[in-house]
Amino acid sequence: MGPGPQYPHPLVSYYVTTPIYYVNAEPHLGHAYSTIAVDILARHMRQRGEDVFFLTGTDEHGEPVVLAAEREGVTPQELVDRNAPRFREMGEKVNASNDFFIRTTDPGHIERVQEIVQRVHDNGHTYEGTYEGWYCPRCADFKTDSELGPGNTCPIHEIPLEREREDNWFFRLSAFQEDLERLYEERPDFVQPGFRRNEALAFIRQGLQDVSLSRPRLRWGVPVPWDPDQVVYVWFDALLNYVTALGYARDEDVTDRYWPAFHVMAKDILKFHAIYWPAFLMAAGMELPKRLFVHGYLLMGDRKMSKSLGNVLDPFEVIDRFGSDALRFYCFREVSFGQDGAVSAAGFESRYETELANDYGNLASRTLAMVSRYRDGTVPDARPDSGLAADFEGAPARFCELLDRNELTQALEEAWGLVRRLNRFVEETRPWDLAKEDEQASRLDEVLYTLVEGLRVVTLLLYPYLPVSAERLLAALGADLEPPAELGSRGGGQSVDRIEPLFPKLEAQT
Ligand code: ME8
Repeated sequence: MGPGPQYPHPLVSYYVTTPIYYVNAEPHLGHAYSTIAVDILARHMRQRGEDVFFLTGTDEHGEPVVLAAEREGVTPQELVDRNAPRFREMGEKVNASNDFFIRTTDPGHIERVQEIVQRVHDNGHTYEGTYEGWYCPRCADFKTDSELGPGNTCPIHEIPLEREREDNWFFRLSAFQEDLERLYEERPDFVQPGFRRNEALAFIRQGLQDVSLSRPRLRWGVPVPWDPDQVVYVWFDALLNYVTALGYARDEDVTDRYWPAFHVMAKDILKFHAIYWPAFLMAAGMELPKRLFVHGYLLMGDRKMSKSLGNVLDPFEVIDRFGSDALRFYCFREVSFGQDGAVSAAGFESRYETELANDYGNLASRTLAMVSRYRDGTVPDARPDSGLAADFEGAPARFCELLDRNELTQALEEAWGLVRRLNRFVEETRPWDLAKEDEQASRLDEVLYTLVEGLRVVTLLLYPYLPVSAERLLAALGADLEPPAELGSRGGGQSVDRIEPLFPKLEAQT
């Protein structure tokens, strides 16, 4: 055996993706939600030492872009160059730690889409035909009769659909019916949660029809290599981003290191990810994704929040006022990840005040203040309180298991239970009374050590949700960011710093 690489890659890699967002709309909280979810997972896995690659980006081809550009009197390229940075900025605003931002107009993407589509063609999975049916330009989707809303409308966008007839290339999706059924049987966790898996499987069992692989007349897209009068249907172009990015995001091709991916998206695009995508990868002879997680919609009132329905809560405004951590926390605390759920300004403010400012922020401030006042800013070297230690035991492992199953809301609840437990501990032990009696000095050492250590342990868990605050607090506790750890795994002796409130009270804000 020759010498191995100097820095061998860890055996486990964790490649996680968001959908790539359409650039013809403004970024809104719904997009931020998926990006934050993936960021939480990516940060947590990095914290555990995994080799993570987190991808997000923009979907820039297709008819809606051409139509929007025409309306605004600019070229499609000008439109996408103007709008893509807004999505990049949204990611930065929510503090996303993505390793790459893909744009489907990148030459590196276009080249690789052509290679893979050519392979599918060479493997005999395409044919020329005439498509006749209903087309929703906003979904960029050809609807089957069973998918139509009343009066031949799009059930998602609630607009009347046009009947299209065009000659294009087809992908033999129907030929993959049995392979897909087998995939779903052999890998029951391929799509999570289970009820989404059942939906996808029911769609497959209903019988699959072939789908368009290309569109004529449209100049804005990736030219079909063997028929340049056509462009690749925007959904195949878009789905392929998950593979193409790994080919050119780094100086070297990192596909072998990271593929297959774990994809996160909302239920609106389940069909494309759970059916078209694995079939297309099979047709190209490529390894299938590890898993898909399909989350629900954030609702304002009772409808899905979206640009076209005009009831958008601006994540940028919330972040300017309260910081990105507060938004990240709220989204996963308020709505059970996987389900639909309503968000509101009132709900946000109430959780900010009671949970972030009081439960957590206040606990941190009090703990730092007491160590500073009673022990001159040095964490006593003591043993943890046995009652509290018993309540903390096993929590970090349970938290990690929940995140392994993508239970973002339950994992957060597990951590929040510890925050509440620490607050009760303060009320039960009353360190301010212990400080008045000299004979209680060693009990006070124990209590203060336990509080600092409990705060450190819970902050390590909360880090992926509240990265800015967690890093500030860990620094103030003289602690490092490290993998989730059990209570008592660090001794005392460090100096702590007092800090400004992590989450200033609402009335204290201007
Ligand atoms: O569908 N609640 O792009 P898109 C939760 N370009 N998530 C929401 C949401 C809401 N109210 N609104 C949007 C596309 N999302 C394609 C994807 S991928 C190869 C191509 C999130 O801009 C959610 O992740 O319409 C949803 O699936 C995605 O944005 C749709 O983004």
